Amino acid sequence: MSRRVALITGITGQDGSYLAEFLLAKGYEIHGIVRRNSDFTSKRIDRLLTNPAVTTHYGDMVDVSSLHTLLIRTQPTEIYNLAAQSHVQVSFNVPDYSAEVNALGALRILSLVKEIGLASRFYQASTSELFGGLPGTVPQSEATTFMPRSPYAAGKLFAYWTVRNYREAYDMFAVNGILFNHESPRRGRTFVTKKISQAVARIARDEQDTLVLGNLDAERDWGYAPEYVEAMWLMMQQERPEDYVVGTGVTTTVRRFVELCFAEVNIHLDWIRDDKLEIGVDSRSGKPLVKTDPRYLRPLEVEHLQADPTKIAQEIGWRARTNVAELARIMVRYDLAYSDYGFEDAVPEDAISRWRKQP
Ligand code: NAP
Ligand code: G4F
Repeated sequence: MSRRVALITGITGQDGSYLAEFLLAKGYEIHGIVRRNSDFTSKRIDRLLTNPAVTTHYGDMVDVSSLHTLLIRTQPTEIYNLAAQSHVQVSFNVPDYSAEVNALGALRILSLVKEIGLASRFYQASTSELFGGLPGTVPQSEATTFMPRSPYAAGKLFAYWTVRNYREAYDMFAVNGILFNHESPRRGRTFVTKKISQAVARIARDEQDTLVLGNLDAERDWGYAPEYVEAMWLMMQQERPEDYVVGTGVTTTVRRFVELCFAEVNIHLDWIRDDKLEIGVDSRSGKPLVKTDPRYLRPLEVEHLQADPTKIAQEIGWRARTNVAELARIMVRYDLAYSDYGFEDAVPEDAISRWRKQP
C-alpha cells in the first residue's frame, strides 16, 4: 500500500481531534502541529498520543521556520490546514493576529509545499462565514457571492483565493472545504452551541442560575462534526481538486437551539421581550433561565446561513446524517453525564436520567 502520511494543523481543536481519529482508523501515519501555550491543550487528543502512528510537534502558523522544518521532516502526502483563530467575535478584538493565522498561515504552507517540491495534497478549512451578509442569497452554494463580515471571514477569504490561485498557477491538488457550522461535545466552550448545552446541564444540576446570550435570532446550519471530517477526507481522495460546500441544508435560530437543549431536560421556555432585551422563563416555575446581554453582540452579524450541499451529495455522495434536534440531544446528554470538559465516548444512561426533570 502507498505511503499515507497526514500533517494536521490545529490537531488539538474540535475538528483536528475527530480527523486524527478518522485517519488513524484508515491506517494513516499522523503528524499534528501543536502551538505553545501556558498549559496543556491536548485534552481532545490525549488518548491518541500513546499510539505510535501519532506524533505531535511544536509549531505555529505564524512561525515559518517551524512549518518549513515540519514539512521537510514529515513529507506529508496530505496536509489538513485546520489551525485558526476560529472565534468570529474575538477576531474583532485581535484582527491582526486573526489575519496572520487565518490568511497568511495557508499562504505560508502552500508556498513552502511548492518551493520544497512536495507532492502533498492540501485541504483548507474554509467556512460559511465567507458568505456573510449578502441579503437574499440563501441557500448558499459554491456559486454564491462572498461578502465577509468579520476580520475572521476576511482572512479566510484571502486563504480561499490563495488555494484557488495555487491550484491553477502551479497545478497543485489544493481544495477548499466550505464548511457550515458543525458541533459536538468537543466544541470549544465559547461557541454558542456548547455554551448552551453546558449551561442547560448545569442549570438542571442546580449549578448555574441563568444562561446569558447575545443575538437569539441568528440562524445557522448546524451539523455534527464527526461527519464533517469524513467530508474533508473524501474531498482529498477525488481525482480532481474541487471546492465543496458542506452542510445539512437546514437552518435553525439560536433561540430554537436553546429550546431544543432545554427540552432535553424537560424544561420548556416562554419568551418575554423587555425593551431590547429578552428573557426565557421556565413555563412551569416562572424562573428566568435565559437572558440576553449586548456584551455578546458583534460589531457586524451574519444573520442567516443555510447550505446548499447538492454538489458534494451528487459528486461525492456525502450527506449530513444528524439533524439539529439529534445534535442538541447528543450535546446535552454528554454535558449531563460529564460536568468536566472531558472526551469520553460513552454516555451512561443513569447519569442522564438522574438530571432530567420530571415532565
Ligand atoms: P478550534 O476547535 O478552535 O481549533 C482550532 C485549532 O487551531 C486548535 O488546535 C488551535 O490550537 C489551533 N491554532 C490556533 N492558532 C494557532 C496557531 N497560531 N498556530 C497553530 N495552531 C493554532 O476550531 P474547529 O472548530 O476545530 O475548526 C477547525 C477549522 O475549521 C478552523 O480553521 C475553523 O476556522 C474552520 N471552520 C470551523 C467550522 C466549525 O463550525 N467548527 C466551520 C467552518 C470552518 P489550541 O488548541 O492551542 O488553541
Ligand atoms: O457559535 P458561534 O460563535 O459561531 P459562528 O460565529 O457562526 O462561527 C463558527 O462557525 C463558522 C462557520 O460558519 C466557523 F467558520 C467559525 O470558525 C466558528 O466555528 O456563533 C453562532 C451564532 C452567531 O450568530 C452569534 O452572534 O450565535 C450567536 N450568539 C448568540 N449568543 C452567540 C452568543 N455566539 C457566541 N459565541 N456566544 C454567545 O453568547
